[in-house]
Amino acid sequence: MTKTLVMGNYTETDLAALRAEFDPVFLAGPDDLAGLREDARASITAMAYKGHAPFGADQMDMLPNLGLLANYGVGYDSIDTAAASARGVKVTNTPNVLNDDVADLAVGLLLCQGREMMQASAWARSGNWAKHGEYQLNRKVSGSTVGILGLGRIGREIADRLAAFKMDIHYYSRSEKETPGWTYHDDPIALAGAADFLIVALVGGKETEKFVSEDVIAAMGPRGVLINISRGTTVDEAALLDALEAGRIAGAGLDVFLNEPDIDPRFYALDNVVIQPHQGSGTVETRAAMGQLQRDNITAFHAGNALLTAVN
Ligand code: 8YV
Repeated sequence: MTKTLVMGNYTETDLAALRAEFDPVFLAGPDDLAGLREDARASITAMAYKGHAPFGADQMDMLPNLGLLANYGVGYDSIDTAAASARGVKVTNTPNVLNDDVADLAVGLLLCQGREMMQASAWARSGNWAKHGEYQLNRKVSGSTVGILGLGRIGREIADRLAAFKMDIHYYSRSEKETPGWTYHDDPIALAGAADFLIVALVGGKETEKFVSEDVIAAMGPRGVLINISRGTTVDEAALLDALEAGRIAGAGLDVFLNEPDIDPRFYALDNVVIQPHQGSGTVETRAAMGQLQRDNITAFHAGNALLTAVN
């Protein structure tokens, strides 16, 4: 008998749909695999995975008949795709359906930073508005220069939105794209130097680790603001914290961190940082679409049909 393993923390709606479609075995995370009996593990041919814990060769070897690892999320940096390919395991992700939400959040973080919306809200709530008058003047966003690191599907959605804010669009990517009116940089340091707001929209994984290096952060300068909606790993977080604490850059809007959710407590002490709890794709609509795409891949696999969004 072939079974589907569902791993991770899903909404009630997703759980109901998974139960209705696959009669699955549920586990909270990779550490629980060892608790499954050997024959149960051997019966598993497809798996729905959600989470950011590493899933690599050791875990795959505990599921000898696994053929599909369907990730919930566009980023699959927690999955060792080389180990999967070596074992004949196909990996799928959930691209495109979340582009809008992640781009919306990036723009929201940028606006929060430029217009100091969190601080201004605190000013009003604390009674300072009534007691001391108007909140301090802040910073015009429209018409400024944005640098986008990574002009993939999400980076492009962000750029399209900011073009409507009359912003001058600069970007870095592995190769220049067909982007009339936008400025391409083949060097992230040059991009950081040109931009008022630097937005990280890179894919995660080993290749982009600390891509936003100490030198990139230094090039942003004291008016520079960093927005990150990609992965915590893409930024040299220690260098970022040092720069924020010393005021060497103006601020940051961050949805992603190292060691989520136990992020570095130094962030909590900084009032020039807007912190979001990795919620880029976290709307009811988009999470439902991600769950549906994950299940559609599993259904296709069980039926022997072509996978919708294979990555290996
Ligand atoms: C997560 C994400 O998948 O899609 C991605 O790459 O980072 C998120 O949407 C989500 O937090 C579920 O773990």
